[in-house]
Amino acid sequence: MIEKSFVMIKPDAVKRRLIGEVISRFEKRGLKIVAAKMLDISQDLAKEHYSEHKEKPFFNDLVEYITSSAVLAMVIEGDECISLIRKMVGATNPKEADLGTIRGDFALDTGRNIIHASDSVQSAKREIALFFDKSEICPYQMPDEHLIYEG
Ligand code: D4T
Repeated sequence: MIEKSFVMIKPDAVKRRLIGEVISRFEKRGLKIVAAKMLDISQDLAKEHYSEHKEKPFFNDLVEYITSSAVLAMVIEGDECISLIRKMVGATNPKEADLGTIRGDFALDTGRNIIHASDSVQSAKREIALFFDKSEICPYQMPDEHLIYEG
């Protein structure tokens, strides 16, 4: 089943010039980037995006961090890509993330874990709608799709 996931490269990774490194992993896997934009997240958008954590002790720090500088927001498409991207991203705490995952290779601290990816179909829908207008999502065919997918 082809899915869309919301993926965000966080301020620490943008500043560390890791955008290309991270995106190339998704591209090499065969996933399709169908939307992308740099933005400075407002306080309101950050609070809405992380609303499930609003009672948590780390909520204020999380909002401060995510609004501190520019992020790259993306919509990535592919077969069952929501869980696949979560696997590629690795555990929330980078110290526990497997080597070979994005966090396991590039991050050390939960509060600076460089990337966000949707964790379910429902959260992907919610997050994509929060960050992107429908007109900003650009479908296209990859000419090597038959080399990536059998069917
Ligand atoms: P995000 O949402 O950023 O992709 O991260 P995860 O999906 O992997 O993890 P999460 O929703 O549980 O946490 C959201 C965000 O909060 C930060 N955080 C989390 C933190 O600063 N301290 C903590 O103890 C936890 C659990 C990191 C990610």
